[in-house]
Formats: sequence, C-alpha cells, structure tokens
Amino acid sequence: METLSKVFEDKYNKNVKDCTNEEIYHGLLSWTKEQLKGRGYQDGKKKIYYISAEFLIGKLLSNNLINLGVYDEVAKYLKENGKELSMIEEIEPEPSLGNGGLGRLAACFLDSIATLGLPGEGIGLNYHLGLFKQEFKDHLQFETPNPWIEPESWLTDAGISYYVPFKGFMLKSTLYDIDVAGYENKAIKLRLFDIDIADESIVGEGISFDKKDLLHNLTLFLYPDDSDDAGRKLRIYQQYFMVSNAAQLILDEATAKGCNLHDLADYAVIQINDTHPSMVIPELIRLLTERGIEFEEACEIVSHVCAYTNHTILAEALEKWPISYLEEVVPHLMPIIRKLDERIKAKYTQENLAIIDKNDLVHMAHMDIHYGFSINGVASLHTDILKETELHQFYEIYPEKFNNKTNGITFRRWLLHCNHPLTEYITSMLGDGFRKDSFELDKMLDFKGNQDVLANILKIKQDAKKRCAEFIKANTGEEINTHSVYDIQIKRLHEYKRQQLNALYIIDRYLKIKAGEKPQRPVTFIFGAKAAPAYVIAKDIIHLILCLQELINNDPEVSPYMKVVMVENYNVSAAEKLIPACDISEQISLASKEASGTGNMKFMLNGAVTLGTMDGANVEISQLVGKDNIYIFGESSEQVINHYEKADYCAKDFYDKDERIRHAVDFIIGNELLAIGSEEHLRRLHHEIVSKDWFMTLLDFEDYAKVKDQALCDYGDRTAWAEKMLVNIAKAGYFSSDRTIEEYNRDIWHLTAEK
Ligand code: Z2T
Repeated sequence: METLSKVFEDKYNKNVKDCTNEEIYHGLLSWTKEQLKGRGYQDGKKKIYYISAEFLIGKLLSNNLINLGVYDEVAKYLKENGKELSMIEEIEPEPSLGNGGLGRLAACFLDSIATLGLPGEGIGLNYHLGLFKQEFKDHLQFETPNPWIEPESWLTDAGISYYVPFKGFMLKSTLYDIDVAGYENKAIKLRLFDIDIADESIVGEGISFDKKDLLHNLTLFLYPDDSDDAGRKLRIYQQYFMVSNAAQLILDEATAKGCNLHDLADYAVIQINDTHPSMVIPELIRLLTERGIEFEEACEIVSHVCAYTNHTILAEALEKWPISYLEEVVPHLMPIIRKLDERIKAKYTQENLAIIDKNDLVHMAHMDIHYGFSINGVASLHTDILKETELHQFYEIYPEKFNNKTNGITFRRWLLHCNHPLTEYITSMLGDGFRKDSFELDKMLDFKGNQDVLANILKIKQDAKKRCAEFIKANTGEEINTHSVYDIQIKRLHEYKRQQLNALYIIDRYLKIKAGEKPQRPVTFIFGAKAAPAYVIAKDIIHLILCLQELINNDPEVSPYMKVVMVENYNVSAAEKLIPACDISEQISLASKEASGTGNMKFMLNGAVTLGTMDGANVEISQLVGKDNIYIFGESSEQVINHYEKADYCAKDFYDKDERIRHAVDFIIGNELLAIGSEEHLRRLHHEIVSKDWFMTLLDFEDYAKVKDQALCDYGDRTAWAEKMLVNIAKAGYFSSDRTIEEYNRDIWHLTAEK
C-alpha cells in the first residue's frame, strides 16, 4: 500500500488519515487506473468486438479492486487509517449507460471475456448523461438528468479519432477507453466513441432539449426505452455514428496486424448486440469496397465476420426503419442496403424474408440473419420460440445459423462484491475454487442436511436484511420489519413483466386483512423500477404502487402484517444492496415474453427462492433446482402463444365472473386510493386492465395468489426453507457469464485464450 499512500502525499500533500472521503475516492481512482495499465491487455490475432449501444457497467471502484486482487488489502489499509471503503464507494457517480438487462449483460460479458483471457473489446457510445434519474413527487415518476463524467473519471482519452459522414456533413469522433480488469487476469478495453462538441448546457427543464440541435447532442443521451422502440431519428444518427467508428477502428486494427482485408474473418468477429448496431453490416461493406474490394466479395467477407444476438420477441422492439429516414440521415448506405435486399429477393420470393418490406421499412434483424453467420437467442425457451414461431421462416432456410446462448451474470459483482458474508462463508466451506470455476458451487449440496450450515445461511440472510432495511430507510424514509418476508420485484417497469399482477395480490391481501383475516406472518413487498418517460401505462402502474405504499404503510390495522416500498431511482447500486436480502424473487412475466431475465439468476445466487412463470431462464432454473425449490405458476408459453393466435383471451370475462378479481381490480378506483392519488392515472390503469390487459394479468391471477400463499406458508419452516436456499445457491453455477462466454467462444467466436 506504499504506492497508494504516496498518491495521497503527491496529490494532496496529506496523509491518508487527514484526507476527506472525496479525496480518498479520487486518489484511489487514479491509483487503480495505474494498476490496471500495469496489468497489460489481452491480445491475439483474432479479436471479438462486442458492439452494443449500452454497457450498464455500474460503479467500477470496488469491482476493479476485487478483480485486481487487492480489495481486502485496500479495505484493511483504509480501516487502519480510520476510513471505510464502503463510505468511499458512495462517492463514485454511477455510470448508467444502459437501460436494463441488455446493457447489464454486455457489462457482465466484458468481465468474463477479460477473466477468460480472450482478446476482445466492447465498442459503444460515451453518453454524457446516463439513463435519467428517477424522482417521485405526488406519487408520480419525474425524470432528471443523470451526469456521471467528472473531470477525473475512469475514461482515458485514447488519442484516436475518425470522421463519420452524414448527409451533408461530417462529424469528428474522439475515442475514450475504460479498462476492464479480468479476475486475476489482464484487462480488456471498453471503447466509447464521443464527439468533442457535445454540450450538456442545452439540457432544459427535466430532460428535454432542442432536438434540432443535433451536432451538440448526438452522444448526450441514452435512449430510455427497454424492449421498446419509439422510432426516432436521433437514434439512427447515434447508431450510425457508433458503427461507422467501430468499422473504421476494426479495419485499422486488423490491417495493423497484417490483415489484407480479404482475410478479415481471421482477425475480427463482431457480435451485434440486438439490432442497434446492425448498420455495421452495410457500413463495413461500404468501407471494404472503398478500399478496393468487389461488392460480392465484400458481402462474403462480412458474412463471415458478423454474428447477431436477439433479445426479445416483442414486436414493438424489432427495429424497422423507414427508408425515408435512412435516406435523410445516411443516404450513402441506402444503395448498399437496396443491393443486399435485391440479392435476397432474387433468391427467395417469400415476403417475410425480405430486408425491405412492401411498406418501405428496412427490417434490421432480417439483414443480420441473411448477412451474419450466427443468430442466437438468450435462453433455451427463447431460442426455441425464435425457431418455431418468430423467426421460423429463417430457421427453415438457415437452420445451421441458429444457436442458443443462455445468459449469465458475473459472480465477481453479483456475489463477491455485493455479498461479502456469503462469499466468505462459501469459501470457508468449499475453498475459493468456485470464484474461477462456478460449477464448484455444486459441492454445497453435500451440506444439505447439515443443521449448522443451514443455520449459518439463515443468519447471513438475516444480517443482509438488516443492512438492506437501512438502505430502504435512507432511500424511502420507510421503516420496515427486518423479520418480515422480503418479497422483491426489481426490474424495468413494463406491462409484460407484470408488476400490476404483484400489485393486485397486495390489494387482495389488504382487503383480507381489512375483513379480519389476519395473515400468518408479515411480508414486505419491495419494488424498484424505472418507466420509459413516454410509457403512459407503466407510469400509471408506478402511481398505483406508490399510492398503495402510502395507504398500507400508514394504516395501523394493516402495516403490522404488510408494507409496500418502492425504491426511488432503482439502478445497479441499488440492486447490489437489495439482492442479498431477498427471500422471494418475483419473476412473473407472461410466459413467452421475457427472453431470459438475468435478475432471476442474481437472486438465486444470493439464496432467494424464485416465484415465477415458465418463462425465459426461469425454465432452466426450475430444471436445475427441481420443483421443490422453486414456485412456478401460470399458463405455459404454448398456451399463451395459442391465446394470441386465436385472440381468445378476454380480460373482461375474468373480471365479470370472478368476484375476488373484480374486488381487487375495482380497488384501483376505490375511495381509499382516490383520496391519495390522481383519478386520471388510476382510472386509465383500471380501464386498461379491464378492457385490454394485453399481457393477461387476470388470466394468471388465481394461480399466482395460490402459489404465492404457499411460498409464504412454507417460509415458516425455517429449516426446510434454508434447504431451498442452499440448493438455489449450489445450482447457480450454470448461470455464471463465464460459462456463457465460453459457449460463445466455442460455438461462434473461436478465439484462442491468452494464458
Ligand atoms: C433489454 O434490456 C432486453 C431486450 C431488449 O430487446 C432490449 C433491452 Cl434494452 C430489444 C432484455 C430482455 O428483456 C431480457 O429478457 C434479457 O434477459 C436481457 O435483455 C438480456 O438478454
């Protein structure tokens, strides 16, 4: 720690003892950046370029210290000098450069690529403002700007810039790098392109700004939509800026290593993270032909370099750009896209295989599938649905391109960093092999009948619940009962994720208590969710939850048995505090709609038991832990897909014939809530549920309530519950992103690891 002490001496002319927490943070930041550089970078002939519009990296200090293997040493050194590393962590601004699962997955993948010693880098955009900050006022969500870049930050100017052509003008880029350390291994780079002239001062009231002032806001904002797309033009500017820079960088790096462009596939593989980076295909073809390669050969080369990952089957999220937009922004790409489309139309007459459809919309995913060599889904069920339903026409002509890569999470952040006591306890049982080989967690099963082990696991959970209650008190002002069951649903607010189903259960339970039926044990219902600013019904659901929080927590007849808390500004840092404390993990999406989910994996790893539908990766979780260690409810994906095909689901029928459902739904517009909330919001939500309910909340209500009651009852047998916790932790090894990345490499990338 001598070099660290010296940083404080040199920077502030002070002993660490006399530094403020801010000074210590900035000292640690520059020291850690130096350590990262000293590590060196993974290199090799062929490299993976993971291009993504989002990298939801979260705070980096502690994670870097862990991966550099110096966390304990630094924490001890600070403690000896009267400082707390956990307090210093609080100073770091959180880079929220992603919306949710897709962006967080990209961040976990970088950690695993580095840890496995694979040569690679992430390429994206340096948004000056992360995903908006959420504030609650009058039980409603408001959005405010979320800056994260300070004069000293994790960014390093790479000294690289390119010119990116748009219709009528060029933009010059600047490249900033963030080093990502592998766990006890070398680092890789996250490369974020920016424009010099981005100007944060144009942000007005809330997060509005003058959309016409394009040159000054291209990298200012991250689009705030998760699994949804509002089809706006600035997004095309952003996407093209990202991929043109990426393509130029990739060709430069390959050429510098001796590539003659004909053999590009020996030097580069590009993973296209959903369709946001899909324009990299025509852009690479454009650049290759500019450098003297024939069009046909350029197509062939690119088809051996690009691989595409699909993250959703929600139709509203499948990007389709009007030709007129593309002509307006990137006219030089349109002749290429047209030729790519003509080549397909010459071969296949089927309308649903075309890149450009009869309404002059360019289907980005179709371009990826025809001109990429791999297409993967993100969980086994999701890939099956792509093959059988959504992309069936492509599966018929390219069966060999389809493959599954079930998502994963990095255990460094989602266990080692966020849950020290559990990590240490597992280490005391198994040694530390599980940190590098997650499947070693399986050995915990040997302790299934061991009463001491079960008691310890319960104690660790109880301590985590205490710490979490302090966070909740600071965040929401609410006092929660640390001996209540913690039932947690944290994820983006979306109707398909069905936070409204959870809310209806809460109403039903409230009504029972009011009618004198006292439940066996207290439960705290915890939510965290941002809604896309333009997503009206999602915001109405937040309103409902916040109104329920106010009503229930302040009713002395009810609050001893249940409380509701909605955490404000849910983000990665909040997740790290909530997940270790969870008893019941709510994964209740309508079957077939959640491609994978990754929060489900984080909860399981930290000893929560899943309450969920047979959707996304829940299916694989249930196969791994067995039916005694998970609570499954609701209709299957086949049944749901069938309802959509036949259009035979009618919410009103459930509302009319089931009194219990009707009472819960009508409570939304009852006097109790109207006295607290806004009639406009509550009525609109009530109407939506009764007359549309596009994601079939009422269909699954009865079964959800039954299975949830069972889980809450089973919680009472503490030993039996601890066994379920143990099995969940033991079986989580499969969901390490190290396993996922090994599969990407084995089946798609074919890189040689550096040892
Ligand atoms: C996103 O987070 C996801 C899908 C998207 O489709 C867009 C975004 Cl921003 C375009 C999520 C899925 O909803 C989730 O099921 C999955 O686990 C995650 O991507 C990572 O694959």
